[in-house]
Amino acid sequence: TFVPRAILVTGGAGFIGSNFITHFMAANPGCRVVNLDILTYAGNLKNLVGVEKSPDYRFVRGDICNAELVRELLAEERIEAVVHFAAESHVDRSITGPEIFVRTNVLGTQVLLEESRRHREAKAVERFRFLHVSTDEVYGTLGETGYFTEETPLAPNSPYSASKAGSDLIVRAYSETYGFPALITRCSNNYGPYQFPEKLIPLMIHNIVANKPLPVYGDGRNVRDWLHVKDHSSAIETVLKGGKPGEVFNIGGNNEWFNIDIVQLLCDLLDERLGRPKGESRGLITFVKDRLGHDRRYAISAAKIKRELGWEPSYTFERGIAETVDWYLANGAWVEEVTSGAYRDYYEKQYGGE
Ligand code: NAD
Ligand code: TDX
Repeated sequence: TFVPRAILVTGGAGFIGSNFITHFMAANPGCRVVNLDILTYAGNLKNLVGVEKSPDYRFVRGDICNAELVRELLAEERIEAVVHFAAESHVDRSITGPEIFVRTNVLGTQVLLEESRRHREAKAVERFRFLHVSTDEVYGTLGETGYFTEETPLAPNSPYSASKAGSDLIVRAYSETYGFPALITRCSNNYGPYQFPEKLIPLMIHNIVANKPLPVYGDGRNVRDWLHVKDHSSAIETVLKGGKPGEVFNIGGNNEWFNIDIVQLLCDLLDERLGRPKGESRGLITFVKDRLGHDRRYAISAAKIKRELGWEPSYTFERGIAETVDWYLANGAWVEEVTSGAYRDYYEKQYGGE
């Protein structure tokens, strides 16, 4: 197995990146972790309480598109692995403003790859790996049956997923052309603590608590396959250490839900927690105009990572969602902080002011 002595994590102040750093540092004491993040609306250093004081941890505020900065960090910290999360990640934002998605997700990935390739070829370190964190959305949409496997052709439908597919293909090209040791993971929808409340689960929790309408797109019968962020983190660690460079690994937990069922479940859990009469919060559900190009169903086959690397999720959805609801209830100050200012402007544009 590959056990790096120093890793560069990009986007480590975001939802999954910060969960990954917390998980990875606990499991790999002594490994240096450098977090490069520009701190967009989605990045928040408060997601990293608990690791920020460790002597093994360093935060650098900067842009993955800045080749010089990336070059310096790789050399100075003798980086042996890059774990690349940094991205624009929200589909609705990509529909109203696609340009930044291409810049960050496609160009940013290429800059990281190029600097990493030079770093490795200069023999600055003895060993090197690049893990690119991607998404099942690159495969497009499914009908009522079937699963995405690693062989499913890429057919992205939103500017977000197209930019992620573009980045996956550049990673592939670096592997094929330069023999560059890159791995790609494609995970299903994540949920858990520190997820920005523009995404379905935290948005609904936030609105239920605030007694605001719950905007369900279209008929609410789109299907997503949900995985706890801690399980995603453990899967990434497993692939980084044991995956064969050049390969793709799907990550998922066999946990498909209709959106409307998730929203109703959250309503019922919160009625209980908030002492509301049973069924009250469901009254907030409001069907709104569908998302443009809305993918109907995602479902991932994670057979390969289980078979080849022995990884399996540890959370049941029942436990994960209950813990997540409790986390948001206990962390109102975090939610308040990330939803003030720029987020309010976004929310009004997306759902109309009220
Ligand atoms: P997020 O939006 O919460 O976090 C993204 C982070 O990247 C933020 O901290 C942001 O500041 C940083 N960033 C953005 N542009 C940057 C730049 N130019 N330079 C440096 N940092 C920059 O996203 P997330 O939900 O944590 O997703 C992380 C990764 O995982 C993304 O690549 C996403 O495509 C992928 N992914 C997400 C999910 C999901 O359900 N959220 C599922 C599968 C894959
Ligand atoms: O207000 C809403 N109402 C609603 O019905 C929102 C925000 C979402 N939805 C629906 C759209 C989707 O069918 O819920 C589903 C989930 O939506 P998102 O949370 O926006 O996630 P999704 O579009 O599925 O993409 C996510 O999973 C894959 C992440 O945002 C991506 O970064 C990841 O790659």
